[in-house]
Amino acid sequence: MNAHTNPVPVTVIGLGNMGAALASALLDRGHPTTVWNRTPQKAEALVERGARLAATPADAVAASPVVLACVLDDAALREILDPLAESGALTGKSLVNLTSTSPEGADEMSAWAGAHGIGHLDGGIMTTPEGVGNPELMFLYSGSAEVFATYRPVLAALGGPIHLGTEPGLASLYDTALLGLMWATFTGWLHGAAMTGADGTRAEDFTAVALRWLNGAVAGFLTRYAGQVDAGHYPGDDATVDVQIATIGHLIHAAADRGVDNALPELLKATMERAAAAGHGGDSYASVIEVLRGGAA
Ligand code: FVH
Repeated sequence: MNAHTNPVPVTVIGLGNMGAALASALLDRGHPTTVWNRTPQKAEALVERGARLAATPADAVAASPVVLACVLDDAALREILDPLAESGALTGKSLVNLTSTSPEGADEMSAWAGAHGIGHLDGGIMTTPEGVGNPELMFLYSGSAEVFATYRPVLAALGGPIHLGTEPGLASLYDTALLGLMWATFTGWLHGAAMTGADGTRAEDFTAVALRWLNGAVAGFLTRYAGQVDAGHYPGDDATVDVQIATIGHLIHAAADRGVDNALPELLKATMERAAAAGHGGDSYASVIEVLRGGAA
């Protein structure tokens, strides 16, 4: 079904910051959108734009073949959906769960959905509400390939949809891994901004240079090291772990001189030293994965 010529009716359960943004993006693309929220007042702006407010979750799911859910957590979702599944109101429907969960939570939800004849796709939203609707930003999915293919135009209204595979927990696994990458990057960037800021550099000026570093050289290292990680072979032909240990000493010294907290660089140095102690001193930085996996602990 083409969303532009024949838009699919969609139900959205949960109108918090994110659920409201999802419903808004669906309205932008012309999808007949039925919404339900525990606090119905949160639907007012959407109703003004053409959404239909359902009085009960059962009315909401009856309106559409596909239900997008985005509430606080697994427990809240099951509180809403369990009675519907028991009554058969969800049988034959497709559920796209955009509520954050763990890989194990997604597995459990998938088994629950399967037991009730519900198609299930788990989703990880890789943006904040203001990014919803931007095709450049990623929405990660895992679970039913059929649900993904059937409702791809609906999912594309929310952001760039990526189906990672049929294992239900994959989207959540990637989501959490990517958030870890984001927090580590944020903290490294803020550490650099604190250091350069101590000498009078504005964060915006530091960031312009930091982005060239991240998008160019660092992105290149990740691409090269990914191949090494997959091969389990870490040739130290660019910069060895021993060289990085010596170099991080300069960072720690410069930060300490400027009164900047060194917890992050000290942790990184200690991790590199564990890799060196395990025999990876002459290998590339990619060998640190052996420590992270526990192989050298
Ligand atoms: N906001 C974001 O940027 C992130 C991006 C990544 C994904 N997360 C996940 O999205 C889920 C919802 O997050 P949210 O930001 O929309 O959260 P709130 O604005 O706090 O809205 C929570 C909604 O959940 C409803 N709710 C809570 N408990 C219950 C319950 N027991 N029964 C029924 N509904 C419940 C709440 O209803 P109400 O308080 O308005 O009546 C809101 O609709 C979340 O998993 C994030 O991790 C967002």
